[in-house]
Amino acid sequence: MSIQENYELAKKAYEKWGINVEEVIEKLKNVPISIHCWQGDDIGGFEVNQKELSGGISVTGNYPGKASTPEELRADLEKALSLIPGKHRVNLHAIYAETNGEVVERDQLEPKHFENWVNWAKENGLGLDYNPTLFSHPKADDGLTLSHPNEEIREFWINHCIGSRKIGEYFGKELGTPALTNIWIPDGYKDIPSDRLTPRKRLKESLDKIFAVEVDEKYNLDAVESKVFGIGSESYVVGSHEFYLNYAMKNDKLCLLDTGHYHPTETVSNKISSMLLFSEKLALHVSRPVRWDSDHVVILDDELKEIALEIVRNDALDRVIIGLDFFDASINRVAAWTIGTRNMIKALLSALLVPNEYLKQLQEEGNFTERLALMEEFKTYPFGAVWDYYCEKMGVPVRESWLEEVKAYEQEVLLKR
Ligand code: RNT
Ligand code: ZN
Repeated sequence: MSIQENYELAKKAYEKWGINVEEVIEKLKNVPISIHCWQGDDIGGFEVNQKELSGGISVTGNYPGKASTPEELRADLEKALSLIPGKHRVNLHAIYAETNGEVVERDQLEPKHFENWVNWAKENGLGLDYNPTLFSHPKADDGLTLSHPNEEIREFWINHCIGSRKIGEYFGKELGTPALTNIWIPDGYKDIPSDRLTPRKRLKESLDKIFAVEVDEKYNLDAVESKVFGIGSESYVVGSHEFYLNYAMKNDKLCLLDTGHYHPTETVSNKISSMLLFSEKLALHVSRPVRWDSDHVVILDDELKEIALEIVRNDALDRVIIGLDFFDASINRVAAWTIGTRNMIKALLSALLVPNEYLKQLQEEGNFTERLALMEEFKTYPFGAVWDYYCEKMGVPVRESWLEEVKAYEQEVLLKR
């Protein structure tokens, strides 16, 4: 049976439940995923005097072919994007600035250092998002940045974050879609602190200074990302969930929830509805923690599906900004992007192909038998047939055929680096 025939059958099955599959596809087409550039080069970046990765995050593996120039990274991204249905965004970090061989300190970075990225984004119809880089730098060697006791160090990072918001604004203006500028800092202590309050007070003051500078929200949205622990900050992280949740609420900023940044049995899917009740927008770093915040490639697991369901059934596709954050250097990096991003989109599609309103009604009626029965039955509905059709319609490889293209790219490009 052809893809079309399979699709027609699947469509009928969903239509029985009042699901308009054509409408679902139209909806899905308009959901951008922010693809993190750093999967392509193990969070290396292009700084002239590149520092080793720090900040309590870690990439393992040495699969050949990693990008080491902006041109290579963009080519790899283009390859991955050609295998992913839909129009998406690319998420940059400050270390991906292009300074023409010149040493430019992070607090001196300007929009012009991202001109090539912006031109490339225009050519490829992409939006851009941004992150200041508060790690892999001598001024972050103490494991403290915006909360550092030394004022000079704090000022340096404050200025870096202010500059970053302006770079985000530039992206938004140039590309006609607001950039999300997300602040994540590694600050914390390996061992039990004797004072948890003072560093948090300093972080709060630093953020106040960063956000005191007016940046047009039409072009740039500010987010703050919390964490529970990192390597070397096992006992205490200054920017905890409670810290940023309160900070964001009081100051009208976006909370960014990274799925690897909570206790192992705590799920982001269960937080989305609560967050949406109190803020207009919310941002995600979808990742996959395996035993710890390991940033494995996103797979189509139960939590990913549940996150997608929470976004879809709460009608929040335009309120939840979906970004990815994983880095695996033990497999082909273009494949890693492709697998993770396709899975995110698949999860959204599968959530859209559920009679969510009816299931809500069953719950309201206390009909938990039917609720459970239907939720389970829908797991084996022919969602794959709709996914295949969607890929074909969007002009990207169907099923695993994308892998052939990655293999060819590896032979022709990656292995020659
Ligand atoms: C680290 C955070 C952060 C980084 C990126 C590179 O734990 O998740 O988002 O992964 O900024
Ligand atoms: Zn993250």
